[in-house]
Amino acid sequence: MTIERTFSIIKPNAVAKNAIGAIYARFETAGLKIVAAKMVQLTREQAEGFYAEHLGKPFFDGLVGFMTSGPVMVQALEGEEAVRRHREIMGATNPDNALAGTLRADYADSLTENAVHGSDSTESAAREIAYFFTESEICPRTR
Ligand code: IDP
Repeated sequence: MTIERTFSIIKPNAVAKNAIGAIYARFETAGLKIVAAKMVQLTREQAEGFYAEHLGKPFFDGLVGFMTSGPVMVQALEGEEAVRRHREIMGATNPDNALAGTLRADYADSLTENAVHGSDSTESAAREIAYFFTESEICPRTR
């Protein structure tokens, strides 16, 4: 059994739809446990830093504008194969390709406004969790 952590963002459009609870229910039903969570209004600097790997891409400014357009919920999730499992629940980046029943199929409005973020590897997860949470803000659930 591989217990991992992953990092999740409920993006501004999904928060605006009042879907935080519905999305948390999907995580919990899938066996992912919330070990840290908070609501944040991202600054431009925070959003640019988080998405630094996309700097220079044509969608970068639009993405940063969207991510700072309203509050987001950020959380660390813990569970067996959490990275893969969470990405399965989210669905494809482009909601046109997201399978029925995934979060992006249900809550995305466009490729940019695709409702949720999830780490793509355990390495990204560790970096992204540390970007938003101190160690003392994380409450392990596996023991
Ligand atoms: P991911 O969120 O599924 O890991 P990434 O490729 O890391 O996908 O892209 C980060 C975010 O940037 C996406 O979730 C989406 O909001 C936005 N994005 C990615 N590609 C495009 C694009 O081609 N046009 C507009 N927005 C994009």
